Amino acid sequence: TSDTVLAALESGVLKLTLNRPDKLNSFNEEMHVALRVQLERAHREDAIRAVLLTGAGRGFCAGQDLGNRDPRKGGPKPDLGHTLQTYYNPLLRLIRSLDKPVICAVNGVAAGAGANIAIACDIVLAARSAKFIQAFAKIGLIPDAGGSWSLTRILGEPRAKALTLTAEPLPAETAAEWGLIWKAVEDDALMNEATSLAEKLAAGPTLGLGLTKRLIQEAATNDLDSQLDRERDCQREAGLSEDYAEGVTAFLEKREAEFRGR
Ligand code: T3D
Repeated sequence: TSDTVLAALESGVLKLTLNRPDKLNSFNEEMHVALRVQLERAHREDAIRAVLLTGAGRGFCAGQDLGNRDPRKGGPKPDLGHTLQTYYNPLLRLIRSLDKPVICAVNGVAAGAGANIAIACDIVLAARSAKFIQAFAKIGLIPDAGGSWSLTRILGEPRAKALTLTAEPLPAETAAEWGLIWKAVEDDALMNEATSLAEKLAAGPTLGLGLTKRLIQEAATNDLDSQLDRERDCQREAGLSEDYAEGVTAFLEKREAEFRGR
């Protein structure tokens, strides 16, 4: 275990806190491995029914730790394609393929890969003071961690290009107006609001929520005909779940449903 990611499981929510606050929670290899171990655990354990990702201190995540990329230290140039292949790409895939909601509470600045990891989460809440920065252009790199895909898809080319070519900070409120995140909330309300949302989702019909997440993601690349077929198949699967039976029973009995996640 590593203290670079703090993990706590409560009320079905696995809360993961990126914890290198002195470096604005930028990623070194140790933090990559620690986060991966926790996300793999979230894939495996039935008791985990939602994930809440946030950062310790005043920032959310400043992307790659550039201290580990100091050209002045000499030696061969690092193969950044290898880092993406080994760390960032698997991380993105773990978040997107998790059949449980991933909530991100962006507590402060999210830069470089840090911004794009946040955007990859299912529901993103950000503190009003937080900013999203596609910092890559400032150091001669390209938007990674899925950013070239997600920004273009969510915002369209004009805004995706302006953000990535200029590396100008995008305030949380504008990110919300543009539909890049779910909402911006007062700084001191962020963690309460994100936690209660995560707990609410963790108490939900996990199987149906997982299928919903998958369908919404697949819609990006499916045509309507294929998507209608997928809805048929997923609805069939959801209809066989215990939670569907409970949901309908609770409705007919005029009470709150008690979902068990299966
Ligand atoms: O390399 C590969 O494997 C390829 C993958 C690349 C993925 C990427 O993410 S590339 C992009 C890397 N990230 C950046 O370029 C962002 C660098 N950081 C910043 O531009 C600024 O820190 C922020 C705009 C995010 C925040 O600015 P500010 O003024 O609020 O804070 P600060 O003073 O710059 O940072 C506070 C401390 O965190 C500071 O340390 P110090 O001086 O107090 O000892 C700063 O050096 C450190 N820090 C911030 N970001 C990083 C970092 N240290 C290492 N790596 C960082 N990315």
